[in-house]
Amino acid sequence: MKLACQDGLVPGDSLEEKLDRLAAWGYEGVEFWGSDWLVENAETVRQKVEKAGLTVSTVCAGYRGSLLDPDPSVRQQAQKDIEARLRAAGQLGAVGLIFVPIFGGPRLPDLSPFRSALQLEDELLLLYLERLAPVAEREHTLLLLEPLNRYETHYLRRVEQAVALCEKVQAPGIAVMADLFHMSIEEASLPDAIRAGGRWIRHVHLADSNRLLPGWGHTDFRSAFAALKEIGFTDFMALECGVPGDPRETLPQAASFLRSQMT
Ligand code: LER
Ligand code: MN
Repeated sequence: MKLACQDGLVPGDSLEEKLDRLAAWGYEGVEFWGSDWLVENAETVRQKVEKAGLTVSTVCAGYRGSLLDPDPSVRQQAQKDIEARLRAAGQLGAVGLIFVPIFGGPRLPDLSPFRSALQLEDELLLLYLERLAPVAEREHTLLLLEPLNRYETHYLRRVEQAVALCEKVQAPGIAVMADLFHMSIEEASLPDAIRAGGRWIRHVHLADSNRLLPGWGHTDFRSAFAALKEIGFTDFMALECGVPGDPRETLPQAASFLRSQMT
């Protein structure tokens, strides 16, 4: 289990300064937002990350459009952007690209009794996942399905639902990421959900129950980490949370706190 942090949480006037700080504060990886800038500068960014002694853990979303929109041009935009970010993730040596199927409510129509909006979403998403998984595999990276909590999406909300999608696609380019904040809202038990996710889980987002830094809320990280150990998880866990206080003090503190919960 390796610790990473989203680049946007780290103070610094340059990318080099941010990366040097992360390394000095006890982090092994960095997660980048999937901006156009990152896509266009993947090779340079990789060199800077390596120079700091870090690894790019993941690329987080950043694509425009939506694969589950009724407008074909909106779907095409999403497919094109996701493919470009998968290429960038491969160039960066990242484990994968984090992908949320849809934010908010459904955009497809309810065609009951033929198909409900949810059934249409399931079928359409499966079709796109079958197209995107081989792209991820070709780029030596993963498309990481991220379930969100009920206030952010109506669709993919629990780890077992993401696993079910992966099992249907059955391709090496697809996997699941587990965000402990969303899970603390949607799952009955963090360790049980992690055990059910098993080998499909290839990335983790870390935030406490209040979406602040781990250690600032009441999430039981120790039992979640014990379950991650049980499933043989060796990938990155990246901070995605609010940073209270002075990050120059609280980000190193969070790394120490998290390591204390791993033993
Ligand atoms: C959104 O709440 C989230 O957790 C992100 O990782 C999705 O881009
Ligand atoms: Mn997340």
